[in-house]
Amino acid sequence: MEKEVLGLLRQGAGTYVSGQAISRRLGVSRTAVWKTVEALRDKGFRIDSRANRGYKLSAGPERLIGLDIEVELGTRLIGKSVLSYDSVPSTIDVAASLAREGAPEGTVVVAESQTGGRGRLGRKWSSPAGTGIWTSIILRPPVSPRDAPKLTLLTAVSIAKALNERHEIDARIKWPNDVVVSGRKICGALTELVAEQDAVRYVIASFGLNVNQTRSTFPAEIAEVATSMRIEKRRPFDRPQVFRGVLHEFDEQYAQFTKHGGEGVLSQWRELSCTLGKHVRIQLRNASVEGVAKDLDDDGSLIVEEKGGGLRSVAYGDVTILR
Ligand code: BT5
Repeated sequence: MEKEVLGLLRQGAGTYVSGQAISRRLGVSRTAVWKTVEALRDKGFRIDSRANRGYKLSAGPERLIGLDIEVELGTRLIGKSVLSYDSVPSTIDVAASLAREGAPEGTVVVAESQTGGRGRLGRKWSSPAGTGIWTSIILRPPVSPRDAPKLTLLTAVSIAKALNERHEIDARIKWPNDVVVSGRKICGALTELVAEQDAVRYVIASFGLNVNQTRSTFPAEIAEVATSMRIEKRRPFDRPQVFRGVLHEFDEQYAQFTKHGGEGVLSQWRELSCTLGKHVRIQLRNASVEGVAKDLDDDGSLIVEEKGGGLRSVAYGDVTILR
């Protein structure tokens, strides 16, 4: 009911929609409409009401609320269901447990804040309330586990494209999973895979996108290496709108991926990369590799030309761009 009323108010596009029209459309009493409007107001929607004119949606909530994201998202698959939480340890764990219980592909989990946000190799991900988009998406791709790493690249491509095309932020991808602006990290992506024999059971594709942090609100340990959309454009952004844009882009990329395979993702990744052609050092678990980043392998590994001219394919690690 809340979703339907919200849908009609959104269709009204900032004009008044009469309570009577809503009650007729939905086949419910006007009291029920009024109660639903109250419930939406409690969630942070600003809805004006006037005698004889009805209701007008004047502003959506600043918070990320599932219902608000879903309505009029217009995607094929991603975000048909968006589950939002105030605070969770990590959206990855919430999404994984939903996936195990059979949640449909495309289900999105998002939280205002995370108390145990994490990156790769157990590193911490700073996820304070009200500033960014901390989210995980459940996927059930019809591909072999070998192709699943491409979904990390796909996630980074979706975000970099959304930032470039919708917000004029010159975002580039640093291998394998960072989206950076002028060398500072604006977003980190991560995918976790659960597979059986040769079939993927599910993939949790996650990302953390910094939206409204300022320089002084970043924790000291990342203040020098991180950035946000607000810092780059010197104005705050509407997080729900940014989120819808990224989900849109993700939806399109994922549809292409499942239909035509990963070639498109790889070529877009190459175009958006700030790593290829650079002299890099890659820190592996116990060693490091240095050389020129030449290309991406089919499986998403980075091909590095070492000093003697030999080529080496690196599947994971942390890149420092030397020159
Ligand atoms: C990543 O790891 O970049 C993947 C981050 C994924 C975060 C999302 S948020 C939703 C979902 N739920 C989770 O619990 N996680 C995912 P990695 O490449 O390991 O980078 C981690 C490093 O990035 C840290 O060691 C810091 O140096 C830096 N960092 C931490 N928080 C940051 C932030 N908010 N912005 C920029 N850099 C950050």
